[in-house]
Amino acid sequence: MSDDVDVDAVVVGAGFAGLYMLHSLRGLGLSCRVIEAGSGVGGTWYWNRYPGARCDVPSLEYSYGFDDDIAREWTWTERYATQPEILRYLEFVAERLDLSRDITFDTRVVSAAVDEGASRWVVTTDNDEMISCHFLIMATGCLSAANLPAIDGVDDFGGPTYHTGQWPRGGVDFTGLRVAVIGTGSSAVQSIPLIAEQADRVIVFQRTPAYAVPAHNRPLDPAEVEQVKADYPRWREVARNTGTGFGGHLAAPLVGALEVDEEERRRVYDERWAAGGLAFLGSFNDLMFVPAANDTAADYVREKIAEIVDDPELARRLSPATVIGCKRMCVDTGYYETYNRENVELVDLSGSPIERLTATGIEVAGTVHECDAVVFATGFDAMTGAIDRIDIRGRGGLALKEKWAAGPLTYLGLQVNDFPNLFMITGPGSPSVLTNMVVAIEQHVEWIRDVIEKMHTEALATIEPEADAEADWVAYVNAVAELTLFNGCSSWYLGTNVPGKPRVFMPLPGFLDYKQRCDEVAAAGYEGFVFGVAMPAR
Ligand code: NA7
Repeated sequence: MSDDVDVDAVVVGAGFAGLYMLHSLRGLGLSCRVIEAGSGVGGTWYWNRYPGARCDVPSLEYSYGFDDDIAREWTWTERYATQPEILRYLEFVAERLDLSRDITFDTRVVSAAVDEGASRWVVTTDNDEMISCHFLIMATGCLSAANLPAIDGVDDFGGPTYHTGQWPRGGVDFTGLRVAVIGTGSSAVQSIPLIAEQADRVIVFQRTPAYAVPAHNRPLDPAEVEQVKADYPRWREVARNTGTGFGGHLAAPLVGALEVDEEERRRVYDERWAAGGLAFLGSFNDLMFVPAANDTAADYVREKIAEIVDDPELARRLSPATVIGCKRMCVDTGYYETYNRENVELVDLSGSPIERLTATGIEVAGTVHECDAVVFATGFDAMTGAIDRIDIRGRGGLALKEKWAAGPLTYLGLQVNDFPNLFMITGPGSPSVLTNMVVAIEQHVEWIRDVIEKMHTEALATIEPEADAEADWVAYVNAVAELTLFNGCSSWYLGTNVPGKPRVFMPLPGFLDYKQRCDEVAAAGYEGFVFGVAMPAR
């Protein structure tokens, strides 16, 4: 072990959340170490380098609002930014705020244990370093632990295999190859059109079809960018006061899909389809609450698929039957059109799953589909995966993973009872992935910063939620989810994409209500939290 290091805070992860947390803690005059597994900053935008990787939130909104200079100095070039552009943005922010000197790269946190006597955490890394800290802040991301399904024969396959979330830094050249893509979520929907342009053949293995709405991506007009920048503070403020943290410039729907006639409904869907993007689900205010309303949006997209895909049987197989929006919708560029290409084939797994990988291909229902490379676009152990992969021990040696065996338990998605001074940024039980992540991250970072500042000012050693507050919060999150249609299909929101993971809806719908609740809790002296007195020994 190297010499012990002693800091005020350890932050795990150097993506959007970790970078802003570091900057905020520095602003309080605290010492902080960020531990990052990648060789650079960026988090999800460091790892997801697959072809076509883009954010599904418009770039002008998917950027920090906390620093006016950064907002002024950075200029986005496309409506939906590519992964390289977002990574450059985060590198620019890190450089601009001189963040990297407090970040340890190429290093993973393997364990963290609370030292109750000292009210400190002892963090251990895979470089055998031990760091003692007062606060431990998980900025580990909601979609960062790759889900690699346990399919027989993976090691028998003779060619290369890739996971979209662990894409090689130098890229991959598929020219002349037969490429199998497993999965049809967002990563597959974004990458398949580009892989199909390059590869000799693409074979898509689809377990559940996805709903995709067109991105209508385009270069941003510099005049438009300047106009938005000039109005940024108001734009951001509006976005922060919506249910999703974005779309602040779009009028919120005031009516339900069933409250208007067929003609008006179609007009609205046509308008939103033409505008493109996730705002399609905001066409009406009841789409995620009323099954018959949801059916109208689902029918509309299925009609579009039938219009785009030439082969009616293929269009039928690509058409989802589930509730639209209960899995995260995809935003695509030419996804359905790609199936009109001669070199793209769909293998439907709904009746029979992949049996195994052989030396030369993928076997389904006794047929081996020959291929040269396999892309696992199989998603992530979302929300809890990255936290669970660290051995986190709270009071009495309690393992967080054990505490969460039946599903994550948190208060406000920020803290866990028996784990004092452990914070999660966009943790389970908070709106997180149902929002514009940057807005949700900023709200969490600022809330955590404020409570840490209070603790320093008032010489408080620990903060931890009361067991009752946590239980009530978990019940509340479940009750809110029950009001929606999110339970209407299998999804990573529910953890059902990972075998053995408990089926629990992990994020909380409704950013604005949530933000107000966090503010009320703080204003009421951090209601539901218990503070321990006296600063820890240093
Ligand atoms: P997703 O959305 O979780 O998609 C993963 C896909 O992989 C999905 O179609 C899965 O089918 C499929 N999958 C997973 N395991 C298997 C196995 N064993 N066999 C066949 N198919 C499988 O992950 P993405 O990376 O695309 O997107 C994640 C988020 O990142 C996205 O929502 C955006 O927010 C950005 P299933 O649907 O489970 O039947």
